[in-house]
Amino acid sequence: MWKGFFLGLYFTVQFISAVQDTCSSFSYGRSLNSGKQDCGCSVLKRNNSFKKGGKITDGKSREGKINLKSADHERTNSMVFLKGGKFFMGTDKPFLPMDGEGPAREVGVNSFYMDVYEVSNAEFELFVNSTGHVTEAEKFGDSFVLEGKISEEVKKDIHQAVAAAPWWLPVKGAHWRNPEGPDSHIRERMDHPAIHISWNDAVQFCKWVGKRLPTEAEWEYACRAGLQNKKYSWGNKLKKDGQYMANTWQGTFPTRDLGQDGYAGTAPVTAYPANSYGLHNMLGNVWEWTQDWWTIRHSVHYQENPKGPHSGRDKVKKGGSYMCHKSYCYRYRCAARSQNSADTTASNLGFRCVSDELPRGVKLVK
Ligand SMILES: [Ca+2]
Ligand SMILES: [Ca+2]
Repeated sequence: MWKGFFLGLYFTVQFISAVQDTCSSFSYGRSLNSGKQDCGCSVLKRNNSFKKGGKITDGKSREGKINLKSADHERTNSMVFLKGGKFFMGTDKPFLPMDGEGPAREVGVNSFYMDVYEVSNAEFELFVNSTGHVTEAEKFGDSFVLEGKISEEVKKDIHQAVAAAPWWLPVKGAHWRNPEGPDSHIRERMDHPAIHISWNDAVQFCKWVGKRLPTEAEWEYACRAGLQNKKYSWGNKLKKDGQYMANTWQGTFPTRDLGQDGYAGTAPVTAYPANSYGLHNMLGNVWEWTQDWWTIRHSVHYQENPKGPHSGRDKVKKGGSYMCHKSYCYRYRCAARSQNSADTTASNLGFRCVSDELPRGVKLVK
């Protein structure tokens, strides 16, 4: 509960210390192995002692609610059919070996359907309006936001956190509808991916639409789109025919997001060319949750429909985000991976769903 200044300060310190702990240990591991690949696009965790406030933003969320109906937005819930097959998951040339990118191992996946796009704010709003779902960021009362995206007004209240965690700040009142805090809104970003979505929130959304989260193997199979041993969904070069193919970071991280790829921050879920399976933004834009628990140890033996470990501490996320830069967080590759606890939320973390059968009302585009 956030009653009174001292209690509030206590929780702030707890939260900041969670960021600091995570970043310092993670950053240290990275620096040993890969130079600058430290904590920019990786592990953020809520401190276990930081309990859900329960009340904080449910009311605020409703105050900030906008009256938009589904008819106001073109639906982006279409899916493609992916015929099952075998592929090599992971890589024998890992750029970040400590992430468990290797070894390359043969994996088979059954046929499945996958969302063409990351789940947009408009789609997520339909879910919230229909179910009354309150996201974990709303229940906790805050979420991690990249410092450079936060207004000076909001920053004033979290000044202490700046020194402790230079680019990720826990912003009170930040959640999917107010992505950079109370003075921001998704109003002009309804076709952008829903962010500040925890794994638990994503599971609930996917259930609601008759879908589920992809396994890591399914996600990577879809990312590779039939190409073998390539870094990206479209080949080994970042640009194709001189064009950017994904929303990542150009400029100096974390201070200058130049947006040379067309977008500083998130891009509409429909942006950039689809891969050959018809899927947009598998790489970049926002990280995408998968079903699997995190491990960096993988069997080299052939596996059918692997689902990862039976239990664990963190969940696997794939694809990198608009915050990833080659010199800093080179994870916008199909083999790249990272992890967060299931209740973590951040301004670069979203999802898409898959299904074994085509849900009713969903358009099949390929
Ligand atoms: Ca960009
Ligand atoms: Ca993505």
